[in-house]
Amino acid sequence: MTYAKIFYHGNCLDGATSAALATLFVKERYPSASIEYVPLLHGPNFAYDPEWFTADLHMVLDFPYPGRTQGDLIWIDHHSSSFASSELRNTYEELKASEPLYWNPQAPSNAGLMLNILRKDFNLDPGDQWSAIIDWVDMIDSGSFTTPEIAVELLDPAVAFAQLLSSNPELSPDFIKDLSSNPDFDALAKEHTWSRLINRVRQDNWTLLEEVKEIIKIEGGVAYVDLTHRTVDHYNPFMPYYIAPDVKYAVALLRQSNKIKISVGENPWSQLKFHQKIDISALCEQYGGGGHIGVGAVSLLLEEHTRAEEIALKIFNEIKNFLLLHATSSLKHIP
Ligand SMILES: [Mn+2]
Repeated sequence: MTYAKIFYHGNCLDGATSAALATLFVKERYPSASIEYVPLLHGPNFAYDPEWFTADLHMVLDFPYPGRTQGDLIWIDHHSSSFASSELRNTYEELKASEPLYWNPQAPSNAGLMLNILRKDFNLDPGDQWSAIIDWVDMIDSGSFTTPEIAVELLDPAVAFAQLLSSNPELSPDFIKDLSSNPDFDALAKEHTWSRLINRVRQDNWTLLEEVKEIIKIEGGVAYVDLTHRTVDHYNPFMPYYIAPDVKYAVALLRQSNKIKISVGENPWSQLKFHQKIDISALCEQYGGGGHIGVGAVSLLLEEHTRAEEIALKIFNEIKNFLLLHATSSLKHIP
């Protein structure tokens, strides 16, 4: 074995952490192998090219199943949307008993799933320090922050690194190499190359937060944020709940470099009862978007700004009306 290629979710801390674990695996198993890192990004036109699979060993991490490949393949993923077609799903079902293909959509992070697999199936223990790393990646990748402060202030290095990588996938190969040799977010954040980058991310974040404070509109427990007067590629959807903890839902209208995005979310700290929750994915599907019950989005072309604003306001009003009917009703009315 002389050549390993590691494919991973390229603008994501979970993808990069998975690739750092993969680096340790390859170095331990095949000390003389050369490693190539290939960050992958989701997009409407994404498809695997068979010509990418030219190495002896391929690892595909935190990204959809590529199907049968040349050379060997280790695939690990935790997304529910891991199969682009039913044919690929069938291929996975057929091969999973005999090949190292791992899929667990319940896992909060891919890196956590992978650490368990390395320990159990590959008899490799990368060391105790990785447990602390996985605690952070689990929290960040599943969006289950204990407080809005952790999600918004970016004071913890892990959260700041996640924000940095989400808009700068080109930094990921260096980050992966550094993390694999020094699995300690706090220590890495103090190294000059990284501290400089992280400080920039934090400064931009505070500037954006002040801007959101200025323009946020709150009515009937719902926040509305229109940032389309400029391009924002790194919006933090938790900001409205940090600014106004009583807000139950937030709708944001965003201009990104390649599209207009309407982001819709439920305040994860508001503790709404089930009957008080609106299904955000169904709401977004009405306008061509999608998501989960608590978070969703609708994407439109840059030139559809007027239509996007109409849709965002409709969603804002629909949630307000829903809350008026359900969120204030007390449980005693339910038999
Ligand atoms: Mn992930």
